Amino acid sequence: MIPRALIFDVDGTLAETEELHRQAFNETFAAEALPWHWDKAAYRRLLDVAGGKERIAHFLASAPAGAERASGRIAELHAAKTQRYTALAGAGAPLRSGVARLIREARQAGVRLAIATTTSLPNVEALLGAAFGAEAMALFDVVGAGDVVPAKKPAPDIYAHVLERLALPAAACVAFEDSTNGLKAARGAGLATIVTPGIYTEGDDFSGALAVLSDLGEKDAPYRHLAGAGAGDTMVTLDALGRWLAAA
Ligand code: XBP
Ligand code: MG
Repeated sequence: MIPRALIFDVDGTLAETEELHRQAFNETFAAEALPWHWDKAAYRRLLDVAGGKERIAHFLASAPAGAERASGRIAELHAAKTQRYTALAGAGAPLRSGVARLIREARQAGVRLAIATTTSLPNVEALLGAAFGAEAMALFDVVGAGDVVPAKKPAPDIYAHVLERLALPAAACVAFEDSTNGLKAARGAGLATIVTPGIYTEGDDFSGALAVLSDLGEKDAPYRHLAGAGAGDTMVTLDALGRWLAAA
């Protein structure tokens, strides 16, 4: 039986957006004359903390030079970062392989679509607007983002929130994630989860995933199977998801 809804994470899953987030953070720090620059290695460590505001607070707790000029200003700095990010994402970040195809297939089959993300809602609107045009948000029955829930991933709150608004049981849905925090959040809400690791999460621990795949696959670009279900397939389709769920 094919799932009744697909619930997508955003950053690292729909598109490789964390590099744009990192750029927006660094441009904001420079504009504020804060002596901080998050290189890739530092950012990978900082990604253990979900949420941009929480990430700045976590970084500030390490008492970097200039911290005194940022304390009490996290919301303001994050708002400035979000403005820069929406401009970058609005200019277009390519969707990962197979994402647009599966979204189209789901729409045609009447399978409902939802978003469960830690990132702020304006970021989702900018990214999806650039990818799918003015009607982008209407593709999704439910969009759960940012501070709409008290606890961020790996807490299951955002997925529980989305399931409640879909009015569907977890068993009728499948989640798509790129990170261990995200996988834990989805599993915590009882969701079977497909993981497509991204540039910042490759090689992480994805125990408990229904399948771990390089991406969602295309006819002319099959995914690389990494773990779990899907060894005999080349693309994530509704039919394949139905078979994997039945066999799980
Ligand atoms: C990943 C996150 C986000 C982004 C930054 O989100 O942890 O916090 O890194 O976005 P996702 P904000 O759940 O989609 O993988 O600065 O808006 O928090
Ligand atoms: Mg993610």
